[in-house]
Amino acid sequence: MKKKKILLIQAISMEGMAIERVYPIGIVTLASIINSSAQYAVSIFDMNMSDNPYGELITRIKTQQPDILGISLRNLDPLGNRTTSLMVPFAITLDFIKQAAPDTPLLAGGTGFSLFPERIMSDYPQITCGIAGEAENNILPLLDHLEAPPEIPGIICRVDGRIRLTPPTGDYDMGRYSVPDRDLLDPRPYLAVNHYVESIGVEAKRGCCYHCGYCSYPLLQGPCMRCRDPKAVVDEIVFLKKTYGISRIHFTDSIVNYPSAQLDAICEELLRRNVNIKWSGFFREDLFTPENARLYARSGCECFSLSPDGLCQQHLDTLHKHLKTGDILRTAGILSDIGITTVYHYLVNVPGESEATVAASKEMIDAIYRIHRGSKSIGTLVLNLIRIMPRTAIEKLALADGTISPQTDLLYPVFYDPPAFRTLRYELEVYHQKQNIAMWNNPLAGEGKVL
Ligand code: B12
Repeated sequence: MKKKKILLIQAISMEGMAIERVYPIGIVTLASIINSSAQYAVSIFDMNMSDNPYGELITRIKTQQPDILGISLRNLDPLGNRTTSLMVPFAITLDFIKQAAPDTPLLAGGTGFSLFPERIMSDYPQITCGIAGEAENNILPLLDHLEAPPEIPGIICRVDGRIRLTPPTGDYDMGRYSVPDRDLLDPRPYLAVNHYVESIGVEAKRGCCYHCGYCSYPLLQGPCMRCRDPKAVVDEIVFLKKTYGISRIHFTDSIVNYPSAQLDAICEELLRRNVNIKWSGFFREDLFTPENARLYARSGCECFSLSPDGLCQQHLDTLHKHLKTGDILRTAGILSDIGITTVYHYLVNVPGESEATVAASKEMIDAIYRIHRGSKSIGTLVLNLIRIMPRTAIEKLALADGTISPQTDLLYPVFYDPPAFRTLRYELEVYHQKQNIAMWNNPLAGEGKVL
């Protein structure tokens, strides 16, 4: 039997080529599942790695003549307070695809697509059908029945001129995780392109059981932590190192240290097998102990990325973080003692911002710097506005206080940024960066002054 040819395209994920790149683990995972069926032969094109993404895309379509096309939309926008929309290159890409292959069915998926599946299907008739959320359980049934897609979780398609979405369940069994076949897209070119971010991701779990007020992770991957076996995670890391020379990885988990027992077991196994890699991930603050922080460091953690988000107790409560400022400061002390780069992500101009919360926020910044100053272990404090995402508590709040209306189009970047404290983020940038510069090199120290 002749195999059907499938070309999977990673859509443009970045605002410019200078941005740190990420190996597209989502589309490679998808390709691996498809390739496991004898009926299909897959190839992948990541537009982000091309100097001429549109030109190369057309050439690939013309030369490969695929029977089916797929496109992965990972990012809608670059976040970080920027208003650029990655829907622009996405729309251009869809038009070029349609011109090059007008009769070839086109599937869509990926995190960006999954946040607005119906909207994107309705705006872009070039898309035949797609998958919202995880694709492990439904991609082969979809491919096998493209003419009449089955009504199974995650599938979105057009039926009698209408869009039909069967909601995703986010319950793929991570105990049966099949490791993406990275031979389908060589990871090695990605190792040289970044300065900071580990370009290669490894999944230790999916899902998030926390419901932070602004966050869409539970919508994307479901509300339960679904963990892989720690030994299997380490097997994958060992394989990546041996096969491709990968020595730095990022755990893609929503929270890498929850449940702590899983991360502890991964780290112990990394040490037992003397794997010797560098890794990072996003940690939750209230789960650190001096012992586990030392274990993480010894096993290769090179950066503690924290997202406490709230600079004061009121903000932590508004954002449904279930954290106390005391947890954050206690953790700062533990991590400062370890001395590894720690990056704190915070949100500013949070609902309920007032002179009192600004004062409390400055106190928090002072305290964080005071704790880390001795070990010079703050990478930076990232200060962002809240990007309002659909179906979050912040969306409801913003609707209630009139910051947005039901007509506000959240597909494009919309930030919670009411006028009263619109310039606060600049003020807090100055406030924290002065302390950051002084931490490294106090320019006035010789004059007996501190910034
Ligand atoms: C880990 C992560 C990172 C890491 C990546 C590290 C690494 N080396 O891999 C870091 C921290 C570096 C990062 C950076 C960024 N990220 Co990020 N990231 C994530 C996170 C938490 C997980 C992504 C992941 O790897 N998932 C695992 C894979 C296997 O799942 P998946 O990609 O969803 O793929 C599955 C399905 O979607 C589907 N699928 C995928 N493609 C396709 C295609 C088709 C045709 C089909 C049918 C199905 C399908 O099948 C796959 C298997 O089930 C998500 C949030 C989340 N929970 O999803 C945010 C997320 C994707 N990131 C986001 C963003 C915006 C960014 C940045 C722009 C942020 C910034 N300013 O730095 C950068 C961009 C980096 C880049 N060059 O693309 C946003 C995107 C939404 C948006 N607003 O645009 C998300 C959703 C987080 C959020 N804040 O909402 N990120």
